[in-house]
Amino acid sequence: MNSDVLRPITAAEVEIFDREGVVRLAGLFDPGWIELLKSGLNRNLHNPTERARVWDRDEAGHTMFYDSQAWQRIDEYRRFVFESPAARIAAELMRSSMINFFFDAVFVRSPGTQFSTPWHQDEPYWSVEGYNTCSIWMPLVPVSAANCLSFVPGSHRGTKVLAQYNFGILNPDGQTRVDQVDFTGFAEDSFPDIDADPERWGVVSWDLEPGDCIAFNSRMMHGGSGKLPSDVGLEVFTTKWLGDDVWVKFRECGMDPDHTEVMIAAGLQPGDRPEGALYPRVWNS
Ligand SMILES: O=C(O)CCC(=O)C(=O)O
Repeated sequence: MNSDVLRPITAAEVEIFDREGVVRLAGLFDPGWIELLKSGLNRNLHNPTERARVWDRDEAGHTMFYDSQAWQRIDEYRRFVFESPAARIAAELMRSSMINFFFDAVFVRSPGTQFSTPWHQDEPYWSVEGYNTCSIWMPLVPVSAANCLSFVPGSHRGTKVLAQYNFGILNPDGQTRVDQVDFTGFAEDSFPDIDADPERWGVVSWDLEPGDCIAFNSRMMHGGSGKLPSDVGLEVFTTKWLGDDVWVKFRECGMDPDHTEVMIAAGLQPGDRPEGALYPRVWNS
């Protein structure tokens, strides 16, 4: 399996990531990585972690499954984190000299699932803070632009704290007290209704094939995906990478996923660089 990108990342792509906060990268990953992740996902679905949630389960039985930080028990994910070109892609896009792995997350929609991910930004939920973060969103099956995650280009440069969606209310399987965030008293503004006028916000999304990915800054406004035709499912594997200027931060509004406990157990304090066995340094220039 090719541990390098299948083609060089261009200067134009690095520029787009910086300016827009999001870039579609076509044809970077060897098909072997997709097969490996599919096999890992299959094991993950049969052996979810305690962080797994079913965000949506409708009357027709469609489901949207989410899990995170499963790399610690799924060898295929672990291999991807340490051996695939993902860390290097993040380093090049962020022009960072070091890259630590933050966590993995999977988003699996059964065929026909209509559930759309509510619009949000990632960093306000995270137990880290910093500008240089990069999420790599990789579909393991083809996805069309209409069903793909969508983004508001340039929104990573926004300076206001916005009221973010409380994903904790989604957990229909009785886990009502987990993942709660409450931005009341923290937010400087409400989250805009992007779907009311996507053109005004310049919303973008893309057709993607396995081997393609979307890389985005965690301050980006993103949401959507889903609305799948009855015979089409969607399996997405994402990895979250930390560049040069990122430090630990615990947030009183709540965090999701909340790493406070594991960070404290690992001896990490607010202001520290996320490092160590939980947040391994995967890349140094
Ligand atoms: O794929 C999705 O529906 C959500 C993905 C997402 O929000 C993320 O990767 O941060």
